[in-house]
Amino acid sequence: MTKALDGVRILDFTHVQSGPTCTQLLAWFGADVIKVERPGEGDATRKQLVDVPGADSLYFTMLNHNKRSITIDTKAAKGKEILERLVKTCDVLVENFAPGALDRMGFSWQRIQELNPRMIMASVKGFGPGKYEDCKVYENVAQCAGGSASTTGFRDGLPLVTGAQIGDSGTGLHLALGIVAALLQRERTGRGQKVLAPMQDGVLNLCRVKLRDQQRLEKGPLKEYSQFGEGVPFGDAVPRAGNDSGGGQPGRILKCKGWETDPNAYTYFITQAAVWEDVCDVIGAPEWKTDPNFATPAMRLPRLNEIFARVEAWTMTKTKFEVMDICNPHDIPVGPILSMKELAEDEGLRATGTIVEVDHPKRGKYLSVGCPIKMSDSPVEVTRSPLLGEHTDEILSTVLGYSADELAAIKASGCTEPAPKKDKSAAAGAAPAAGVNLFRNT
Ligand code: CAO
Repeated sequence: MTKALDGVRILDFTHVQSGPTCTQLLAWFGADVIKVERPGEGDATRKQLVDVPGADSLYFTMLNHNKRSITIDTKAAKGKEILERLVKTCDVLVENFAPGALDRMGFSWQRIQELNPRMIMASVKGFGPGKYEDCKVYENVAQCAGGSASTTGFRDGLPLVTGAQIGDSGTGLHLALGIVAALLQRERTGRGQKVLAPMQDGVLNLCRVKLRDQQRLEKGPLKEYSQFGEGVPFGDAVPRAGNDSGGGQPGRILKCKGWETDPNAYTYFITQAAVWEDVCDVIGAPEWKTDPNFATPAMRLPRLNEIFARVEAWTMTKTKFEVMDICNPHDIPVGPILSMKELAEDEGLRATGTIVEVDHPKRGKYLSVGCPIKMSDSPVEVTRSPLLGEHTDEILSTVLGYSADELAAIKASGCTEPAPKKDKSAAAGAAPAAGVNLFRNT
């Protein structure tokens, strides 16, 4: 069966998490993803958080499925020549180096267009054009700079980062969408283009409802936030709202049976207006259906603490799964707080391929998250991540067309093998190449 991105070849110059997330998705959609790595070292995550000595880490293996790996020193003359050939051969170059790294390597956007005018060059950077554009950025920095941390946690506690990797994987998703749109546009124009997904912007996009609330706050208190009912005045910025629902339907995380010993014996419970009467019946408070203090959503907003205390008195008598079983027939929106252990063992997620078991020659079997997007005409088969440089010869000969003699010359140059460590001080002070910033809004 064919796949959505059959025939699309990706020069994957990504590392760590944000870029690899993007190219892994493209690989699952059928693209031929060629990961270019530094000889001897490769993507730094190969050796981060190692759990099986001598094997690539889960950090790497879970972000680089379905790819091929070629090792090239792209700063060596022969390596640059190979990279040029790859640029001419591929449809998309994806990178998430520190700002200016590709320019320093000699592969500015201008140069890439000269080599291949159809090339789509897609980048993740920490920040878009502006005063922070040269900063290196990791996940939690993006969560903080994009508005997530200031709006996550409890009002009287520290800002919090979330477990969901919205800065890295979230931006990788944004970038993948930009790439697919650019590929579609290229069908009509014949031209490539530059695609930029800054992590700060991606996080802010995911925090869109909080910017909504910022503007609502200028008109008056946010009545669905618990602090309204508690009589705590609002400041001039959106506060942290604990586990309050982000939408117009009040919700909370509530204890369930066993919470004293199980850190995940909780449920999310939404008192959706449309099913309020069912909520009253289920929790054993039928009198609230006609009580004027509780009968309408507006009357309930100042009383959320009282309401959820009563709901919780009921949820504490049930397991989180019993809450689900009882509430679902009434269309009352609830959700168990599932641990990673429970998710790993979830039969439904395994059946759909979202949790997959993958075999690896050096680490053996491990669990991974498969493709979370399901397409009826483009099936996904998750294959293991490549070993460092596993496909170097194959790519040089079958993709780039080097002859046996040329291959020998490449090997002799040493550009596919680890080089002796260089003195970094020699390169210090080199000025970054100037480039036109296409994404500055001036
Ligand atoms: N051959 C030769 N050199 C190579 C190479 C290869 N195959 N692959 C990479 N390099 C070089 C780069 O050219 C760069 O060299 P210079 O510094 O001399 O220009 C160098 O390796 C290191 O690249 P880097 O600066 O991107 O790596 P870092 O570990 O210092 O920084 C990170 C990592 C993630 C902070 C930075 O890349 C970044 O800010 N990226 C953009 C934002 C991003 O994606 N962040 C998410 C990271 S996941 O949490």
